[in-house]
Amino acid sequence: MAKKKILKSKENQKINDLQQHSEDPTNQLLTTNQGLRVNDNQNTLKAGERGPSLLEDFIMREKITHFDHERIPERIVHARGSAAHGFFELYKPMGKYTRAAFLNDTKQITPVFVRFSTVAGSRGSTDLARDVRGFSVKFYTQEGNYDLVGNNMPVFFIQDAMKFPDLVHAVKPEPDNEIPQASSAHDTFWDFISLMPESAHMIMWLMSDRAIPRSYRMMEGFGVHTFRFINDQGKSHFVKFHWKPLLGVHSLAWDEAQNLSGKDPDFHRRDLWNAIAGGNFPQWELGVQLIDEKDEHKFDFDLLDPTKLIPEEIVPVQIIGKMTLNRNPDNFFAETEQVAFHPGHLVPGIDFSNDPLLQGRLFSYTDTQLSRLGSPNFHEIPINRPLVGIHNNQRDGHMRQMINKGKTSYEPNSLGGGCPFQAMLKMSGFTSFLERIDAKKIRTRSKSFMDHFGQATLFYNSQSHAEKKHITNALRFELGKVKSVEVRQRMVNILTQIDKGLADNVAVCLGLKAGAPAQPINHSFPADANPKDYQPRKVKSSIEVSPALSMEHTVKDSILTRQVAFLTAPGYSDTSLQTMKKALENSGAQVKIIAPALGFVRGAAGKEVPVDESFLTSSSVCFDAVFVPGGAQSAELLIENADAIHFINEAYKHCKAIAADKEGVKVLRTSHIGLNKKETDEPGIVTYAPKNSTIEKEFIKAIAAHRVWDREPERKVPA
Ligand code: HDE
Repeated sequence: MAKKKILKSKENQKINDLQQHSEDPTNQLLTTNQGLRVNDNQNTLKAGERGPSLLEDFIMREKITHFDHERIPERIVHARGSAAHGFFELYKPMGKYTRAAFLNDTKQITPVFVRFSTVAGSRGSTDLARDVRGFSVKFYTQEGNYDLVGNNMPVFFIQDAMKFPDLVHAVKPEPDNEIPQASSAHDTFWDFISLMPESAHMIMWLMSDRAIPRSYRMMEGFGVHTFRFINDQGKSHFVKFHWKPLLGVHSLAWDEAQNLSGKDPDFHRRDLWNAIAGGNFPQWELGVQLIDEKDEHKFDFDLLDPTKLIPEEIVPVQIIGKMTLNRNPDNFFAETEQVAFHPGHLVPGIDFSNDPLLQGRLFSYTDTQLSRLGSPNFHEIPINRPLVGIHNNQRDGHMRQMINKGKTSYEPNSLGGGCPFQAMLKMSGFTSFLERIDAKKIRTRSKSFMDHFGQATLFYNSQSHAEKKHITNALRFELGKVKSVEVRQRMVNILTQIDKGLADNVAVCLGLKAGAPAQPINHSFPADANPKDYQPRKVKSSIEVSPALSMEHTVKDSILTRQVAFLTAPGYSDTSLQTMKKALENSGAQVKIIAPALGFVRGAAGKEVPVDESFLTSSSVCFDAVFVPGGAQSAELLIENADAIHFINEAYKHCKAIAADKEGVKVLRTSHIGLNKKETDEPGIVTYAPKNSTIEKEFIKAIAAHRVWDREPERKVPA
């Protein structure tokens, strides 16, 4: 604990250095932007009490002008996001592989700023869309800023940057009517995807529950591309980056996500904020997969192809450090909105590979900041400043903050004493990896990129039964929203390449049949090449299944920060409520009291507890689990309360853990769970405890399991 506090204060001090432009809002008199004190912030200057306003009112004009220009363009993709400050600690020095200072000194605490996002929706859209999540980390290292700008899925839709504008245009709302917002379930997206078989693997991820995370705190992160580590001898290893959440990887049910979109569209943003504000700091371990240069070609796919992952069973992930997020931003706009990430923000010891998607990104991110943040000086915005100083001869431009002194802004110079000098020692600054390139200039896709289906099948085969069902249902939903029958059929044909059973199960819901193979796309290829080498194909993966790809095998031993709803009405049993509350809170869960009305609710013994939410202001989808305490009167009232019964039915439908004590069991009997005897062995429904256990212990076990997906009886619960 003491160590944690020290880390926190050290880290905060560093972060505070970043924010020289922040202000203390207390004890301040109102001023204009020129520092003039304002003594009336209520009325414009007028010609007489009832007369017209005067143009000379510079105070009103300054205020309104500033307001008129408050908005900046939102990000073209990843517009909707939330962020937090934190720090990174290294477990073991990585000098054998990289000379990056922050990956060599285990005593060094590196401050970070992390932004999570959806991709397709606008800035004000729902957190709950079926979508990829961005996972961007800015490390403020002693050698400058290093950005790891990744996603919560380890692969991408396309192989070449040239296709990115097409992909984004296809998924964004359709241009004639700007419908639908934050959704891929429409014709243009699937039209594009059905003509781009290279997206097959990513589509499996997007249709899986990974696209509807329970929390940003429960998502993995991936660098996606293959990068390079370079050590101080100049030796290179290929590297793939992974973030592993200590809370495990958990997702919502699709119906739940859709409901939450209405009940609490800020669900993920609120969850992250509340966890940090409550001292439950989210943590991820940083993992790397390292591949020797000489092994570059030993895989059955190309390391440079961003539609492929390296199965962890083939190259294990080495855990090298831990990231903790421990401070919410002070100002959303100044920090979360203005932070500018860029995969090209590197430090010595880390370098790019030739992945053609990554290479395109290196151009795009600075370019987009120029229009979004409006000036080449965006690096001077406090959240973007490196902790180390910036010394160069770049000058001026819109909104320049730095006041450069002296006469010289060129190099070489003698009048300025030659400053700033370039790094003298060969290796003390950034050096690109000395990769030998001896090639023809060519505009084509490598034939080693033509396996479009092998890993899509590997991913599908690695899923649990429930996860496969969810993928099938997601495809039925998304393609069911597509109006064009040709597009649907083309997609079914692509699914046929991945798994015939999957294709059949989707097709039947669309009134179609699994059909001919996917249509090849027309990749250009060298004139002297054999066209067959450039046809999309399926290379069987060297492993049949990769358990690491299924959330079934994630951490399920903790209920830390899980939200549990206690359904109460006057007359609940105090003992029953308090015993369960204490047990859950001791295990790190958070209990919320739900009652018919806000205020306080009185127990059978006369004690009152404050009500957190009423049945009207809340919903089961905002919780991980539900408990109905004992108490005859409370149970009677809840049985009569349709909202309470709906609450239970819905939690049941979404496969959540549900417990009831004593008379509370009667309430479950009235719901769709319909226990017709006192005891039930249905997984996730806790109404009694076996010998040597308690109902509290059983409930905690059930919540830790996250969801009882096997309960999911197709469409049986009318919630
Ligand atoms: Fe991005 N991407 N991207 N991207 N991306 C942006 O940069 C782009 C790609 C990712 O929280 C933009 O500042 C191109 C892959 C994240 O601020 C833009 C290509 C991956 C974020 C841009 C890609 C990402 C962005 C929009 C294909 C996963 C949010 C605003 C060549 C590894 C960063 C901005 C934040 C943001 C371009 C592909 C992740 C337009 C051209 C692959 C997490 O520059």
